[in-house]
Amino acid sequence: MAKQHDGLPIPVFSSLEPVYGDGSPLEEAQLRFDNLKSKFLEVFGHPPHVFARSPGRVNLIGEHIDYEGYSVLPMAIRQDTVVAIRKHDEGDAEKVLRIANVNDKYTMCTYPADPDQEINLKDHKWGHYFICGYKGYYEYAKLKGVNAGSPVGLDVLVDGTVPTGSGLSSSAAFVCSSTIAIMAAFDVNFPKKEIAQLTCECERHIGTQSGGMDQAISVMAKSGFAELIDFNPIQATDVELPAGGIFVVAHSLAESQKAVTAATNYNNRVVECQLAAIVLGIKLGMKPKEAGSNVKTLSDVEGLCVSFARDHGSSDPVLAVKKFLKEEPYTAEEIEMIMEEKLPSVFGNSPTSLDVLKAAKNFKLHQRAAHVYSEARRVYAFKDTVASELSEEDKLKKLGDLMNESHSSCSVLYECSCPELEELVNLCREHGAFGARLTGAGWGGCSVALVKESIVPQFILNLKERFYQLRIDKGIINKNDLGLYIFASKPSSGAAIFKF
Ligand code: NG1
Ligand code: MG
Repeated sequence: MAKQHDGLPIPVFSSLEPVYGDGSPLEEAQLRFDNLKSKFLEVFGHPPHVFARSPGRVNLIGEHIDYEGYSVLPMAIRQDTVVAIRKHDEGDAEKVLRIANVNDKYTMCTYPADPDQEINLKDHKWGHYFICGYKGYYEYAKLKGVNAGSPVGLDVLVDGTVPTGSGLSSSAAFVCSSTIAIMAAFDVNFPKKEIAQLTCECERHIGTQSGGMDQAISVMAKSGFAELIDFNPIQATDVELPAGGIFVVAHSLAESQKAVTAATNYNNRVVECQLAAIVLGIKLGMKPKEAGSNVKTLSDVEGLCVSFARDHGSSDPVLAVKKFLKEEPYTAEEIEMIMEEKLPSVFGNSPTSLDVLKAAKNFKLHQRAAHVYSEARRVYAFKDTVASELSEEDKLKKLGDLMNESHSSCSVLYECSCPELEELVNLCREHGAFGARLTGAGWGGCSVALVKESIVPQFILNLKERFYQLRIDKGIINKNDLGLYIFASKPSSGAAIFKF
């Protein structure tokens, strides 16, 4: 455990082998890239210059805490997004970004080659994620004083295998592979941790106030390891999972459209956490004005919570939550009274936060803060268990228990589960998983279960029978696609550039 490798630039390969050689058959990857090349030629009339890939991820533990500044523990999966790109000459009159997809479901999007363009959030288009990366590349180059190259036309073809809306981070795989492809097209390369930071910030152009977990793991993952990701600054530390256990990912088939439901789901929770942090800060002695302008996340006031808990013979910040935040939801007026300030002004009138305030009836500060503080501790308990002297079996059991506790906290306190996920998680446990939980933002998407390696085939068969068969019979999914919805996954490698 405990190796860091995040200061290096994105690796550049001249063959597929280093990335796709282990696990999935290499011929399959070769076919995919050949297809990408010929489709590129067909659509644009010339071949691509360079390719970039970035994987999806499954979060093992640490849900909805990255944006609160707490460490998380994901691993990359083999499903990824590959972006093929060709840069036009500076002399070309037409400066247009053409974003095409190998999947006909996604029709070509075109945008001006203008790094300052605004993304139209009221009209969501799949190509917007590429523009996040495009804007991010120029923003970052400007910040660093790097010559980014003047905006020219780009031809882009995308091939994604991470299921969308599934909590496996198809969005970050797309944003990261786009950003890296653009970098490669302009012959620029940054250290991985800087790319993780820049892609995290630029994905926010899509309108979600996301944390940095997905981009960090997609960029910094290393084959064979899960990563403990710290924030402020971003850093990845290898975590070697115990042998004998395998993570099985299963889709609930409820699709969560995060960019569309942000105001009531994802961004709502980000706002609730900030409000909980400010109210806690005030209750623990901060001046309302000071708290309102300085406190952004629950990690900002953890120190105060822990000192309070110490005075009461504990070190658990949840004690302060229990004492100072009532369980009944708060109204906006109640919070404004405590803060001595109007809610919109606390959020600097940010449009995405204003959307949340408009949509929210009330705010569950107690529950959200209790989830975040307890989940943050479970991440460290998970990492400590992996490194402990326990027997393999005991380790796996303990890790499973932590996953179960995480799920119940997500479900009960954070309310980001859904009936399909509850059913799936219960089935996983019934069929012998050490533990199971929702993964990613929730409100649909996937579960992840820790399963003894020797029972994985039977486990998958059981879930097929108990969860998916009914959905096949109803025509919701096609039998031949089952492998897309349930699969065992080993920790895969991170982003890469291919120049052939
Ligand atoms: P998903 O919905 O799985 O992409 C989102 C956030 C993460 C993290 C998780 C919840 C984005 C890009 N990602 O992941 O940063 O907050 O939810 O733990 O919004
Ligand atoms: Mg996402």
